[in-house]
Amino acid sequence: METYVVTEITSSGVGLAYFNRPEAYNALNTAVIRQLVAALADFDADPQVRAVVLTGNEKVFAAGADIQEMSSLTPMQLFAEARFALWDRIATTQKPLIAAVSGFALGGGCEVAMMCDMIVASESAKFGQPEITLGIIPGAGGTQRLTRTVGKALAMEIILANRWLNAEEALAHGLVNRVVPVSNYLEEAIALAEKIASFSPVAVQLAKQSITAAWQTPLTEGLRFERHNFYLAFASEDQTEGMAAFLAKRTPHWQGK
Ligand code: DAK
Repeated sequence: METYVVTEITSSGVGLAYFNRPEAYNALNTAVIRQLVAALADFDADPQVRAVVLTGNEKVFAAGADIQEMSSLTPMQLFAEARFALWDRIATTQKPLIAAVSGFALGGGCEVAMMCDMIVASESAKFGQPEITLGIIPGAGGTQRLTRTVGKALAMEIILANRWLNAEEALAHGLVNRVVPVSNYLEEAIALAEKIASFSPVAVQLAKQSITAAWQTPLTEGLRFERHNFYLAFASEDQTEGMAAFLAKRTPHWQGK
């Protein structure tokens, strides 16, 4: 089988996953998504990995779901093959997940980027949901995540009128964290991941879960969730160590427990 998602782990605890289907602009067929989901599950299970960066190449992050593969799908296939459940697993990754996007992030590609916790964009990044041009609508959360991120009016324009956002527009509307030159967008994303990897993995995951709750629940429920994760942080050795290190004016040694 083709290797559509290449992985490596840096010495600083960052898991890297690259889409590797350049001849089809990294179009996301089922094999690509399966390999991505497997890679993310492996990173989640590996205590060496503290944060993950997902990227494509300079020209394209991913140009969407594979139109060839989708063209003959029936509603019953979509239902029976649990394709949505497979895509949904990307968003349940436990470790911090940063998308490093250069070039096209369209349709399912934009949706996968939005499933990540943060997006570092190169100056050439282009975000769009062109499904309307194919006679369909976004199918992997685009109508929901984009609307919550950029607001209703702009989401309507992007999805109904096939308006694409360039990197600066994406930054202005809160879709991405920062815009950097094409020459170093990946390094910048890795540096951000390394910064996260330098903190307590327990506290990082508890914080990520709590922010995710803010996105998915009403405020009272989110606050309750945060409170419980705050208690849980105090059950970790990292909390004892972090505070002791501060008081002793030394660098903490995180155990991840
Ligand atoms: N699928 C399949 N092949 C694609 C592709 C795609 N999405 N995008 C590009 N390619 C292929 C092209 O067919 C071409 O292949 P060859 O002809 O060389 O064999 C090659 O990549 C290069 O593309 P172009 O020749 O078109 O290159 P250009 O530079 O002229 O244009 C482009 C680049 C990105 C503007 C253009 O390729 C394009 O418009 N691509 C399609 C973008 C698009 O409409 N994306 C949205 C697809 S719908 C679901 C989950 C998610 C979704 C649905 C269901 N479930 C969980 C069930 C998501 C749906 C979508 O994403």
